[in-house]
Amino acid sequence: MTKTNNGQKKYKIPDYKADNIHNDWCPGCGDYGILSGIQMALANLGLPPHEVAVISGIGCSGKTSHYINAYGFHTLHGRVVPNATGMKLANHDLTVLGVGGDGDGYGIGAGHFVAGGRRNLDFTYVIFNNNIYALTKGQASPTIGKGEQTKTMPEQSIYNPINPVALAISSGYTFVAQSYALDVKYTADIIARAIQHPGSAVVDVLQTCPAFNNLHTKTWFEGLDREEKQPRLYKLEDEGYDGTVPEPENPDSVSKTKAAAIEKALASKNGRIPVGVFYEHRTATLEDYLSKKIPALASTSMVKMDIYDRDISPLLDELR
Ligand SMILES: Cc1ncc(C[n+]2csc(CCOP(=O)(O)OP(=O)(O)O)c2C)c(N)n1
Ligand code: SF4
Repeated sequence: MTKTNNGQKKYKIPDYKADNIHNDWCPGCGDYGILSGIQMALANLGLPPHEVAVISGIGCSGKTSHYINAYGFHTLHGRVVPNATGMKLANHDLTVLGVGGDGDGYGIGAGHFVAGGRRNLDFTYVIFNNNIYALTKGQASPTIGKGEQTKTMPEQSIYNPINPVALAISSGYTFVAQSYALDVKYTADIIARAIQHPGSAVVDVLQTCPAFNNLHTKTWFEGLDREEKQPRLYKLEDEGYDGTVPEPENPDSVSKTKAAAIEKALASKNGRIPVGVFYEHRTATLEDYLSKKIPALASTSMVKMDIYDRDISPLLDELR
């Protein structure tokens, strides 16, 4: 199975743009940057649009599957992971991308999010993290900080926030990264790395929502409100951090790298936020395990198998 096109045909960003679909995102929304980042990543990897499937949840971010020229499925609120799992298991020749909001993934879909990490299925989940439920007019989402209050919240949040990177790593995702929607090229590079990673990958993309989130604005991310006027975001690689598990088959090496990555995600560095790849572990995928149980899967996707050509008489005999 390969996730890249080996340079057969050159695809360009417009090849991944859906024709004649009206985009109703607000002007200046961070969603545009993430959409462009996904399309740029697909073009850079040269993946044929008919070999890509995009599954989206409910929310402003959920509309993304409509705007990408690929197979698309707009599912129920919080159900990105089970749908992506079913799609990938049925046709492992597809590159499967899940997309959805932080409310969708870490709120209503939190149980599925955790279960998705345990499996190490080969798919990529891009989460649009704007700290609010945007489509329903800006209620607090699970990633908003305790004590924070946007203009659409009646009071300050009284809950501790979920840390997406720490949650993803502890759930078992084997590639975990964070990016920023308005840095499109960086987001595209991280998404391309996530797609190329053989296993479950999460990219949490910090996103502006100019309509409802008046706290985490472009100015805020650029740090223009800070005395030192320095960007709030810094890149992990600029500090020499490398989250790759050095000995992938050694459990100690895995847990030490995990602990270091979680520490990076939780550390408060003068209010600054790290972006980049926190954790990468190359290990057997769910598909590898399943191919051992059902050897035909190693060469043939389930959708290409003739499910009616099975002799179930031994099973029936047992039940008689
Ligand atoms: C089962 C269910 N509960 C609630 C809703 C209402 N609803 C629609 S979108 C949404 C929030 C979306 O927020 P998020 O996932 O963060 O995406 P965003 O709009 O911010 O991109 C909610 C609660 C729904 N559609 N279905
Ligand atoms: S409400 Fe926010 S997230 Fe939704 S389209 Fe408008 S700016 Fe974007």
